[in-house]
Amino acid sequence: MKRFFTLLIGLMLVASAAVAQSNLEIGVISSGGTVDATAGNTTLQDLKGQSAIGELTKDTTVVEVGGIYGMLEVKVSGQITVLSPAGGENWSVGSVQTIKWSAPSSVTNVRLEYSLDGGTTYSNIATVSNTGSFYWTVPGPPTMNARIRISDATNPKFSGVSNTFNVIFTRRGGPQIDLKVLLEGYYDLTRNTQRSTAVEVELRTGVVLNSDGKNNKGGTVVTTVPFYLTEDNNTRAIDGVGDAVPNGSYYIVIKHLNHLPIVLSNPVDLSRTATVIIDLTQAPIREYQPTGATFPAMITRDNKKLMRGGEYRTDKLITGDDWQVWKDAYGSNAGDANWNAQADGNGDGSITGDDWQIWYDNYGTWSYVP
Ligand SMILES: [Ca+2]
Ligand SMILES: [Ca+2]
Repeated sequence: MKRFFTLLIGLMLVASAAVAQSNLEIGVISSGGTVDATAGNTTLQDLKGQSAIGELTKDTTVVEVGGIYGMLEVKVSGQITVLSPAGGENWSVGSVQTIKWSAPSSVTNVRLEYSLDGGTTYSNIATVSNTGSFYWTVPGPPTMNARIRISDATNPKFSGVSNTFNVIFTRRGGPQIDLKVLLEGYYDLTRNTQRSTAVEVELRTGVVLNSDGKNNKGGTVVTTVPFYLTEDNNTRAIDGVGDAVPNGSYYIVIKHLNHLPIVLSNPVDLSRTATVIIDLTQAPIREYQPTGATFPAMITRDNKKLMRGGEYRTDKLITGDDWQVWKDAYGSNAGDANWNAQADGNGDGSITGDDWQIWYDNYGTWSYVP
């Protein structure tokens, strides 16, 4: 003979509107009969393992625990919600921002975390009292895909996640450049995203570039500025070049750790107040290459232009020397004794055959930057 009873369930929901069953956690407030599964908190999944249980799709559901059926009343006792960032903000690297949240008063401490990859991975910020706010110094690298997660420190299944916001590099003064460039290996053709990385932008004067490639001159480097490329679909970086840079026309050279550098065919006028857009992801060709060059300065894949990779020993040539650098680091991961970041052609933290392939595809090419 089965008895019926009523369970009052205290339930917390994660902030997401679509609540997966595995995200629910049930704590029984009171009970009748002998329902030992209610001691302390137990996940629905655990409860399910001990007995037959109905799908928790509405406010009440029939459950059976220990051969006893009962009506499960679900009551939402609270949830953790990230109030700031709300999503879409531009927070500069190194700036101090206020993270705000709401959480039930039953939560004593909360754990704050941030993600720079849209929520795939999180890094710890701090575990603090549930006061509702925290001053956070924003770390880098810049990304268009940052999130904040806040969870109950003692029960991290209760958590809230912010919408995505932007972490941007603090702009320097002076002329502004909006740079859009793709790097072979770092750029994912399928997903149209690029691993976050930095390139160096050189401003040069006195450069001479002849159509036949003869008697070229590299000129003088006025300044070198790091530009951070973000992982968003636009893979662009926007930055100023510094107050010390006088207005004028400059040749632009773009360098990366393990890619062949490129130089623009014509100087760029940085006298204007408006941001100068340099888009090197597709035609028309803006990078320099002499008439009759045996290969284009940038490689093209799926109608996207990419800086050539495989430059593992920096000499503007892709040769056997670069292969040797790759070979010496082959099989290593970031942190290993023979790890060499320069040999990591796709920036994924491992030296593998993929990095060899990038070198192989560009073997015999060189840079036209004088
Ligand atoms: Ca080389
Ligand atoms: Ca790699």
